Amino acid sequence: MKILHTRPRDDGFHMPAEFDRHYGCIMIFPHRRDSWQNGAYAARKAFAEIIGIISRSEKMIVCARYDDYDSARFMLPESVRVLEMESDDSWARDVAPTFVTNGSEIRGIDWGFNAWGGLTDGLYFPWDKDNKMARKLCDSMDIDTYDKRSFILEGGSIHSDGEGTVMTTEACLLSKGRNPEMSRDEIETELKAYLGAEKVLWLPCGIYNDETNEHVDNICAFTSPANVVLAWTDDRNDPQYEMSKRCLDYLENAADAKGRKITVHKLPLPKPVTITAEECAGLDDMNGEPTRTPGERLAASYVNFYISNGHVIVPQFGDDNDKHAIDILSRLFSTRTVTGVYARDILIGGGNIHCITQQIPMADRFRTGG
Ligand code: KQY
Repeated sequence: MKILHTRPRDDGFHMPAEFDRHYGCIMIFPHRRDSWQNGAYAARKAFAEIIGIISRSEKMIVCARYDDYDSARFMLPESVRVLEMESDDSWARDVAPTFVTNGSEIRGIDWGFNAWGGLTDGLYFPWDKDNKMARKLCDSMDIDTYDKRSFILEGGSIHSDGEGTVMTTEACLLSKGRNPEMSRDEIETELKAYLGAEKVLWLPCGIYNDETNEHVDNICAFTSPANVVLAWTDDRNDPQYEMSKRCLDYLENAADAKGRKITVHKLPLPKPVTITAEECAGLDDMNGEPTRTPGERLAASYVNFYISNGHVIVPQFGDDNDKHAIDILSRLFSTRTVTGVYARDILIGGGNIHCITQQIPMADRFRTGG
């Protein structure tokens, strides 16, 4: 593996779209006792269900700590590659490399990771094991890696249409805990150079009470070029209404890198989901994560889905809108089977299915087995 100090766009690389056919997916076996209730017992079952579905149509790599290796190996299908690797938590989208492609070769980007805000408003300390994962994963796959640890960024804070447009939120990328010494223009310049993009769409905000400073992957996602789904509520008394409306207004007046108008498909939110006293009691206090309080609203959204080659896996919350979300996504992803997975046990950790998965794009060496 080479550690590169050039920039992907200058080398002819860009971030592909998630709806493109790809090679595989990376996940991390959950273990953190202040993220996942009851020692991650229920979370492991939910992760295993998701891994089972993804592994039907693409290669699956699951990282597990030394202590968890046997449990992961036992719970997961034989076709899944379990890789021993230390981690602080289990958010592969944010700590695995962002992959870029030139159409035949892939490379990883090793961003700096500071647990969503470092000492300003980060969610745990220390985070050094997570920060090393992107490079280790590239090493394990013999993929060359761009060193960009000087720039704080999580994969859940960016989406790409693969055709020159990248989407993010101001709330997250301009937050004080990321790159406070940089202006918005400077941040945009880095995104374009590293993601091979020509245009950055800056949505104002994300989902109410999202502890990532409102990652884009919970509020909006590309479903095909020039088409997005936007998390939506019609309840004007919900603080989310204004947030979703501001994003809608922005998107309806925006064009993508190719000058196309963006079609917004509203994806209804579940009714507000709050954590129970029993669930709070199941979370260990490790002097790490901020403690959750009973009744606290969790950032539930159906936008946080994963697109595998064969399926779109959508979180379900036991809400009347669960089926509605599946129906809308089935119309938008007509060549894939849209499958719901009950995901409350993942939501308690602070994210959902998109946050725990990172796609690996296709490369010639994977096609030929090299
Ligand atoms: O990408 C995410 N949504 C991860 C959130 C992590 C929260 C840690 N409790």
